[in-house]
Amino acid sequence: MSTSLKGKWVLITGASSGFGAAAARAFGSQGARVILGARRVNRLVTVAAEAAKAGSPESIHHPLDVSSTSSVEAFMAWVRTHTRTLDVLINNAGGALGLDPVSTATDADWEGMMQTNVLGLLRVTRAALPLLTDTPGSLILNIGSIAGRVAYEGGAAYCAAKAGELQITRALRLELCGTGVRVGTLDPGLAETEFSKVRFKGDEARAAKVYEGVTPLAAEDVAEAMVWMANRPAHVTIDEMVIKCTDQAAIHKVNRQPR
Ligand code: NDP
Ligand code: 8X3
Repeated sequence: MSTSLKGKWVLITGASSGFGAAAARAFGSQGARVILGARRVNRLVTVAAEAAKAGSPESIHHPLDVSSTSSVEAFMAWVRTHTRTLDVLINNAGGALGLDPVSTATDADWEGMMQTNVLGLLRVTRAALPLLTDTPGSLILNIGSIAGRVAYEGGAAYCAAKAGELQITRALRLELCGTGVRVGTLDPGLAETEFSKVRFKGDEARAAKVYEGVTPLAAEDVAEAMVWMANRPAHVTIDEMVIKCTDQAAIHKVNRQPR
């Protein structure tokens, strides 16, 4: 039996595009109240309106840079002016920078990936925990990746960051056992969002090649899985879910057809 998300407070980081924006719409369509954070505020304005149109009774947004502790604290102080409790925290902000081997990759890319995918997730979780532990059956849902489970060439730092996300998820579940707070990870494979455009620093042709001849996951597929995980009864935790497109049997085994 599923529970109702109607009226529940759902905080989504990285809500300005891709999975986060789709999650805002998907939770909105369930009648949830959504709190959206990211750096591109103009995008958040649009996504908040889309969530409201989908059915969210309250969709609010505020600038958030998860790589800055002061930004995270200011964000959470603003959240507290709207609600004292959170039902769902979706740690989604993150991504990859570059696809270079260790021999030539840069400190800036490594540091950027660790700041968002690892430290950002930790910072936001620490700041949000007091609001979550007050809500029975609340959920921390971290967005990992199949890259955190299987390494690939050029992915050393990104794979390490997402492996870090997986272990943080597991450690948090142990730390929070007995509080009623559920902790899960959702680990997608190839999904067409702005992920590759960001990874390749705006090189749209290179980004498009990643999805060439494949039917990848859409952001909506991933958002639907988030809603399902969040909608389990309070005594049920989905610890870890891996979601891939049918064309991707494994990280290195992708069926590509000429189109
Ligand atoms: P997008 O690039 O479309 O979205 C990334 C989101 O993260 C944006 O909203 C961006 O907002 C936000 N973000 C990035 N850095 C920061 C920051 N410092 N502070 C706050 N927000 C930030 O990619 P996806 O939707 O695909 O990515 C979402 C998550 O899913 C990431 O963690 C990614 O690693 C993971 N993932 C993606 C897969 C894919 O193939 N697409 C597969 C597996 C996992 P803004 O720039 O406005 O701050
Ligand atoms: C994104 C999936 O395989 O491009 O996390 O790293 S992959």
